[in-house]
Amino acid sequence: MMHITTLEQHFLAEHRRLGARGNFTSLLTAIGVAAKVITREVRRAGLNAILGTADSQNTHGETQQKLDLLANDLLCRTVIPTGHLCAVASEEMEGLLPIPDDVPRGPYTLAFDPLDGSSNIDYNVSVGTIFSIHRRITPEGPGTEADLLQRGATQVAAGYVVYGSSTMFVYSTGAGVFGFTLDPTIGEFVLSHPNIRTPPRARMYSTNEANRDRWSPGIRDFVDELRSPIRNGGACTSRYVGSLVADFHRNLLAGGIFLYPGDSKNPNGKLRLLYEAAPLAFLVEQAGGRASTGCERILDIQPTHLHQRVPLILGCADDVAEAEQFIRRAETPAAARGPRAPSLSR
Ligand code: AHM
Ligand code: MG
Repeated sequence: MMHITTLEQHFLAEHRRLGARGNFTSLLTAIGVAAKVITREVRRAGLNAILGTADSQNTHGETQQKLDLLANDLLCRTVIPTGHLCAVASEEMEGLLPIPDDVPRGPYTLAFDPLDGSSNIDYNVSVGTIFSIHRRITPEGPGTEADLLQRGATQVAAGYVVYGSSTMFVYSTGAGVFGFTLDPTIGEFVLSHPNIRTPPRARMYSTNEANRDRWSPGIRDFVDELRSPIRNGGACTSRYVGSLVADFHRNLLAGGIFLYPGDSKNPNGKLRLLYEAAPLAFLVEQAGGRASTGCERILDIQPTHLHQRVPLILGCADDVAEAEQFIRRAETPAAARGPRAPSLSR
C-alpha cells in the first residue's frame, strides 16, 4: 500500500527528533493552514471582481482587499492566536506587530512575506509566501525588534509556499529540506519531495537583465560567463519569472542560480533580508547550495532594521562561489590580479 506522509505528520516527526515542545509543531501547522486558505484566495483571484459586489465586497461579505494585504491578514489571524509567538514582522507592515494582550505570548518570532511576487497576480503567474522563524533572545515580556533582528544562521525554521500549477509547501528546520504538494481532493499537503538536494552546478540563471547597464563590472562579467558557449559544461539557459519563490523553487530542483545584485541605482538591490533573502538562504544551504551578497554569506549578516535590503545571489554552490570570484576579481586593482581562475568543472 502506498504510504502517505502529511505535513502535520512530518512536523510531529521533526518535533520528536528535535525534542521540541508542542509549540513549534503547532506554529508550523498554523502556517500550513494559512497556506491552504491563501491558496483558496489565490485560486479565486481572477473571479473576485466578478463575484464581488459593486461596493467591492467579496462573497464572504468582506471588503475586498489587495491579495497581498489579504494574505498578510490571513497569516496574522492564523498564527497569532496559537500563542507561540512574541512578535511578528511582515514585508507588508511597517513596524513589528506585537502580540495582543489577550493572547498568550510564546518563545518564537515570525517574519514573512505574505505574497511575494504579487505584481504578477493579475496575470495568473505563480506567487508565493516566505517565512522565517527564530527563537526570541530577550528573556520575557513583549517581543522586541531585537528578537526579530537576528542573523539568518540562527533561524530555527524557514520555508515557502509556492502557488503554482499546484501549491507546494517547502520547509526546513535545519535537517534537510522537505517539499509537500497540496492534494486538493483531501485538502492535505502530502510529502512529495523528501530531502531535496540542489545540483552542484547550474543549468539556468535567473536575473532581471534589464538592469544590466547599472550592474557592476563583476556581475556583468559573471552573467556573460554564464551565457558563454565555451563555459565548462556549456552555457546556462535563462529563466526569469520575476516571482522570487517561483524562480527559487525551479532553480532549487533543476539546478540554477538567481541574482538580484545591487546596482548603481539601488546599491542593496531590491530584496529584503528578513522576509526573502535569509529564509531562502537557509533553505538553499540546507539543500547543499550557497547564498551570498557577492561578498558575504547571507546567513552571517546581522540585520540592523526590519526592511533592510541586500544584494542576493543564491543557488548552486559552485556557481555562487564563482560569482563571488568574479566580483572579487573585478574589485581588485588590475596590477594586483593574478591570471584568471579557470572555470570550475562540472
Ligand atoms: P515584492 O515582494 O514586492 O513582490 O517584490 C519582490 C519581487 C520578487 O518576487 C522578484 O524576484 C522581484 O521582485 C522581481 O523584481 P523585478 O521586477 O525588478 O525584476
Ligand atoms: Mg517580496
